[in-house]
Amino acid sequence: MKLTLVRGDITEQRADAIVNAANSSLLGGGGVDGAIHRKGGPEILEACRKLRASHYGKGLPTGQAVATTAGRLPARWVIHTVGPVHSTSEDRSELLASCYRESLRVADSLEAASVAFPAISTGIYGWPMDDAARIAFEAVRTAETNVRDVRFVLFDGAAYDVFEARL
Ligand code: AR6
Repeated sequence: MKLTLVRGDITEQRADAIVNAANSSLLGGGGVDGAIHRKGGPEILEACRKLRASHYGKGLPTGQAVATTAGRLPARWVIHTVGPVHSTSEDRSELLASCYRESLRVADSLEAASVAFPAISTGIYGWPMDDAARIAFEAVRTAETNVRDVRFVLFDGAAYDVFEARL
């Protein structure tokens, strides 16, 4: 597996799949979720609504992942995963690791060879960047997957530097 760090906007990635740091409603939000729905167009939200109706009436549980079309984005699929909100009173690392593993498992089911991840949970959900990078690398490196090209797309220079130092 080739691991690459990219500084930029994940909505511009040409990969088989890009991962969305969603929330359990699957109905969109701010941050990377907002950008993906805005640029990908209404087809993604439509697919999310159908998934809610068919499988996730109570919401997609934290740590799980599910795929939809990528609409107008250059990727083929969006894999939506729900990261944990960071907590200082409880260790939720396993749930964050699960987001990466489950996303790769969904990618395998799509026969996706390239997957781009954002730094899940490090924005609105408050996870410290360095710890998030450690968990992300560990989860991806130990995953049993056929995905050959894994990219971490970091939105700003500070996040990129933290991931680079950790790598
Ligand atoms: N490309 C790559 N990374 C981005 C982009 C982008 N276009 N935009 C933001 N980031 P966040 P979370 C970075 O808040 O913490 C939403 O409302 C951002 O700088 O998007 O998992 C959902 O609906 C940060 O480092 O996701 C949920 O309610 C990282 O992506 C909630 O936010 C993740 O930040 C999820 O919170």
